[in-house]
Amino acid sequence: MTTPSTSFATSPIAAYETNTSIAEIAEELRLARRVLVTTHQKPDGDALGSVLAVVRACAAIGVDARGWVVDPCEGNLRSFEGTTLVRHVDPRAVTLPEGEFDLVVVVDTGAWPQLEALAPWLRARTERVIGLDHHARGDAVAARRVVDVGCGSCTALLIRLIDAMGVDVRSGADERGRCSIAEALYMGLATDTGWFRFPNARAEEFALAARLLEAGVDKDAMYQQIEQSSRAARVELQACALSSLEMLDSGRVALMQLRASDFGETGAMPEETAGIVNIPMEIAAVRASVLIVEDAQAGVVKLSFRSKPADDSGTYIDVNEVAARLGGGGHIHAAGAKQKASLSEVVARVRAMKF
Ligand SMILES: [Mn+2]
Repeated sequence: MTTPSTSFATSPIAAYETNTSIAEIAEELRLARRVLVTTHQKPDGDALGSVLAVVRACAAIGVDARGWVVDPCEGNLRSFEGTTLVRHVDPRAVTLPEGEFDLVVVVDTGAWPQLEALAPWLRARTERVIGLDHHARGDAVAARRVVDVGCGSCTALLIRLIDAMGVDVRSGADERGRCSIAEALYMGLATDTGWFRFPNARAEEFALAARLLEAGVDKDAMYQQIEQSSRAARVELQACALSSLEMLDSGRVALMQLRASDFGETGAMPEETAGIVNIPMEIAAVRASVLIVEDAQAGVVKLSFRSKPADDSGTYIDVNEVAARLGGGGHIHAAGAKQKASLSEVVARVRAMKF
């Protein structure tokens, strides 16, 4: 038997709670001179959008801030960075931020396993680390944090910070009206809610979306840029995943796998797996979907879990709990895990699980 490479279970869940206020954090940022903003490795739209929003908000009040992001990060997302200062770091050759920072803001995660590359650097300055997150599980990464699992995206939490800082969401826009704080917030909100289709898109999320659109966000251009600008290789990778589709638990759970060779044959990049796990959710009987990806370079196998909201009988699969059994975590309807084992071992493990 192999053990999970990382575990959220080592830290008590109860400790991962809000222990300061948005107003306090806004005040700390106002008083800071140099701020570093970072997020989980392999940032998605919400992670990068959150970094961009905080960096731009700091810039709007004259605070020197920069983003620090461990790749891979999809180019479609990166195109929204504009001239905002974000350093992208290779996960295999991590360089540490240079110089000192009064504050380090960690957004969209609070879990050590997702911050591996920067962990020693962060641990050496815990007192200066601030966390802003909407995940249920996390560790003592930040001395002061605000965690709100009721937010559909981390950017839906950040709007409160931007307002408390007294910053206009239109700040940062270029002459074409692009690259504003509003655009960064919308990127996080739209992508984390599956373009407002997932259960976490509630009245508050739509209200925030309306406010951001009124502030000038071009939602159609963003949708096209993020969702309709794929390379053919990505669609070929989807075909590989679909050809591996199998049903577990009398068709309630869909399982797909991607071998390292699938990436070699299609020429697809690791980050091009995004969204593939959702495809089997189109099947009526499917209540949850699992995608298992072999990452030969990192020597790990990565799992993504998705589930549908409660059905007519009120039942649903809590994939946060399922992922936790494999040392991972996330949300009730979207979670992930990592295993140091072979692809076939992990597939066998998932086939044997109770959902
Ligand atoms: Mn998020």
